[in-house]
Amino acid sequence: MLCFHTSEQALHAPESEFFRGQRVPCFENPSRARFVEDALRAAGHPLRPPGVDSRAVLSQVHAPRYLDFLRTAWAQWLALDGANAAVQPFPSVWPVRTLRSDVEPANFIARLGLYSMDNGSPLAAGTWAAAKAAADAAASAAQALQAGERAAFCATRPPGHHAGPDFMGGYCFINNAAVCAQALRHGGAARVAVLDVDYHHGNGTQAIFYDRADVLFCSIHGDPRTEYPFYLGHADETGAAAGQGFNLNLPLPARAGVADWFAALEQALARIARHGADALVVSLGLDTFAGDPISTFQLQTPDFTRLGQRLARAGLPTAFILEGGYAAAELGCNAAAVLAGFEL
Ligand code: Q9C
Ligand code: ZN
Repeated sequence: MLCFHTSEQALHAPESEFFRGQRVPCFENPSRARFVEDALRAAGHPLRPPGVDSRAVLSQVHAPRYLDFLRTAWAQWLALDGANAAVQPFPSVWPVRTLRSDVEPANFIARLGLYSMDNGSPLAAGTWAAAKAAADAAASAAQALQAGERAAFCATRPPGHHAGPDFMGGYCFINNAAVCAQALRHGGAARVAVLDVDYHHGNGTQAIFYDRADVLFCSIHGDPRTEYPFYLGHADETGAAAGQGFNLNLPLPARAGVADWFAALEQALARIARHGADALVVSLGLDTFAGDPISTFQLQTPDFTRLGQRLARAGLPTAFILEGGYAAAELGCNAAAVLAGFEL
């Protein structure tokens, strides 16, 4: 399968994140992409750098003022104090209910809060370069499908599905799956389906397409009553306006078993078949793996082969976008298992 990778991914390497009140090394780190690249290469898949500039599509899925902030955030942080090069900025205040988000504060940390949903998306010097390259890969995958490829895989990071129209969150900055879906629409696909199988609900992707009927969003994830991102991903979120009926959430209880997970997959694929999509974008989070350090589902490596095999049976041109998955040493073989199953 045609695979995209980016050397820029290594430039997004923040030191730590908050976890249970402590600062710990980032779960979402450059080794993840390296493990995936190595496993794909070992399995004989071609790995290419992206050839498409996603710039035009980016402003169709994200607000211009958010993109401006993201592109210049590290320079703004350094402008406050040269010593900040060795310090990670974190937001500390957010415009929740009753507070205004229309006026951009002059204070950098306040702007960081305006454009964040949590304190779990640490910035580093190369965050923009890495996130933009991952978005370029997503646009390149879309172009490959439109040129007749059966499937393409983006072995990229940072992930994207928590990033909304104008905010970062959950290790995500640019919504790569949304970029891919929008690029497919731009390139002539009338209907696109996004299937999000990451352990966490893809709140950003849902939000970006919530009032649209052309892009169907389906997600299987840990119930937000107990699992991140907590404030979106319930079954009663079915879309709005023209998009009513074009959003399907299939939350499963924490620690749900493999049989329940694959039953939910059948429900999602039945809805996708009814959509009559011209192409499928898979937000491929591998944090459903039993060995994941921050998630509770039970999938084993052979289950990822079964997933790939089942997705191939949907019969659609398919773009896979890597999302989460934090058992880094096993991430490569789990990703390769999906591709192997798809090509069986
Ligand atoms: N830092 C993805 O899988 N909670 N994101 C982590 C606090 C956030 C996961 C604990 C998990 C986000 C793309
Ligand atoms: Zn996840």
